[in-house]
Amino acid sequence: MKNKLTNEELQNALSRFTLEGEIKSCSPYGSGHINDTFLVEAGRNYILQRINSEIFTKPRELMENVDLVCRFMTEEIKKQGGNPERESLQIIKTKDGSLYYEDEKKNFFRMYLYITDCKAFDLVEKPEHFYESAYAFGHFQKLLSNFPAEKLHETIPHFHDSPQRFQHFLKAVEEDKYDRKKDCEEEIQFFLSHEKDLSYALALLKKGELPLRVSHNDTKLNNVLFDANTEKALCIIDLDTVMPGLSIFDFGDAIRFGANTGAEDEEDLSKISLSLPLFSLYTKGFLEACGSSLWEKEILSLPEGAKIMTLECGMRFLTDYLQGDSYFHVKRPGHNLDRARTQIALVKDMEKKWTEMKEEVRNYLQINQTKR
Ligand code: ADP
Ligand code: GN1
Ligand code: MG
Repeated sequence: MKNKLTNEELQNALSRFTLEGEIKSCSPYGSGHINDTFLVEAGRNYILQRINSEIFTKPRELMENVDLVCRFMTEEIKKQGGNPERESLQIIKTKDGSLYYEDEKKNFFRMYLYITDCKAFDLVEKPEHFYESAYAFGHFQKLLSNFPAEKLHETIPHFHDSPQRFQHFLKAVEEDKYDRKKDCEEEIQFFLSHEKDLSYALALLKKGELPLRVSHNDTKLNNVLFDANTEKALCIIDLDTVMPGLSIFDFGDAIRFGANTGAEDEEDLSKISLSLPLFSLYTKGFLEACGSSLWEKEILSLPEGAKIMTLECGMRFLTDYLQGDSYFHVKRPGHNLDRARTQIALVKDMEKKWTEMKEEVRNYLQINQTKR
């Protein structure tokens, strides 16, 4: 696991960027699982992040991608008469014009303008927020269809290659380096019995029945910022994994996180279920924004996207638990095991509600057939 940053390292990193006014404070911020995020208060506010370079092993390529996407989004927003400083991430370059700063210990830092008067949600507080986020991610998906995919580096190869993730999971079980297998036999069995489900989407991709698109790949609710006043979705953030992927996975990952009636790390599993109203609402928002450019098979496979993303994420949490919690930030012992358990409970509930989930997307197609 990456070492904790010292104050000295933070101050040194801060001094490398051109900021307005004097720095008043720099403190940990947000609830992301991957990067170290700090809010910097100065003449205006900024977000400083140490990029997790154990996960993103090519920070230069990663930042080139983020820069490309930010510039593309900025142009699109300008065309639509919006405000790019609030509606898109804006990179603050270092004093020598670089997209990031690398210190002597190989810590990689980047800086964004802080988007003021906005909030991120770890749970859906109002259904309208979820609809908003669906429309925003759908719109993002549609915009990216005009994005020059060939210019993108693959930041994490095989990111949503669920069958490959299954193999990594098997290896972690077999090695059991931390002697934790004994605590999670039932959970392991659950994933072993779901191996088949994991290959559905990539098999269709191979056959040409689902297209490869440029996608966000990490569409959880707290990767959307909302305007605190209007409560409208304002800005898509966390662009580290924008790369070729499947639209049904962007849809699915958002359902996994936001249509869950409990938190991703809830310990009381009786609180975990799939909210069908939220599933419907997200389907509506997402398809209103990008449905006209999706293939029929993509729309019909949205429920599978949700199930696979939940299975995959649960398996990743369990793998990380077995491997000593080296990937996802954890705040308590057993945190990753708790997360794996919520994902299992959610998959089980999806299986109960499968007919309704499939019906929802079929209904959308029927209603919109004439328009397509
Ligand atoms: P991670 O990859 O660790 O999830 P994110 O880039 O998603 O990191 O950032 C973590 C959190 O920081 C977000 O959920 C959001 O609350 C906040 N955040 C990130 N960038 C900004 C920004 N430019 N303005 C305001 N808040 C931000
Ligand atoms: C991580 O970066 P963050 O916290 O938004 C992870 C996602 C997982 C998610 C689970 C690069 O997302 O893939 O779905 O945690 N991101 C990466 O909460 O691995
Ligand atoms: Mg995030």
